Amino acid sequence: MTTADLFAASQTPRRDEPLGDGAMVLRGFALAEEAPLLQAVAAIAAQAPFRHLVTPGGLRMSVAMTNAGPLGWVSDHRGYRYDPIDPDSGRPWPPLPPAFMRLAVAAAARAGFPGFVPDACLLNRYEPGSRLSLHQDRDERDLGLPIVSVSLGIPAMFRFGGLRRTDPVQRVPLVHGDVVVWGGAARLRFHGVLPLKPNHHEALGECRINLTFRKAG
Ligand code: MD6
Ligand code: FE
Repeated sequence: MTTADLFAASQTPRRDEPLGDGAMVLRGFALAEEAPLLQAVAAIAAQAPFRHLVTPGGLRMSVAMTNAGPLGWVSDHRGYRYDPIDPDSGRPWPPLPPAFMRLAVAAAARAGFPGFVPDACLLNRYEPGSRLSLHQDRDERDLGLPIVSVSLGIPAMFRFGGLRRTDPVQRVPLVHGDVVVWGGAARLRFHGVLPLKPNHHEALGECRINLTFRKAG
């Protein structure tokens, strides 16, 4: 390699960033499906509007949520669970759009989880100031299966800790189009999102939408 080649290589964005065993950021991976993803988010929100759920302890979450797919994640005074019915409408959640399915399956395969097929998509809507406190995802039946997480809209600072709540926490900036896949040894790592800073995105305005795909049932 010449010095010019090395310089060129150093300027080329690295598209896949390992985040430790079992976790990876695929930078910009969702951009190929940007238009159908945004259209599908709007269609889901029209059928099953974003709402602020209440934690089992009675606190209103600052992130607004809705779901698509056969199972949807819900929280209320009784606890956290997956439910096939939207409690606000009494109807099933909207189906998983083809663009969602294509993206989740392709991202999981690229990150080393071929054959992953989700049955649940949780849509999270953040506004400036919204945050998600450090937690583990453990409401799914098979904790051997990965989660695919898609970031759209304004940037966020993701917090990625270890297997114990008190372990050191990494900060990972996530922007529109980034996809994080985690499973295996990373599946029960604590994580959260810092309060969002005010910002503007040309397609989504002052908000961030995060899609998390799981096989819950
Ligand atoms: C978010 N994500 O990025 C929140 N959980 O808005 C999560 O809580 C999450 O990104 C499990 C796996 C991936 C995630
Ligand atoms: Fe989570």
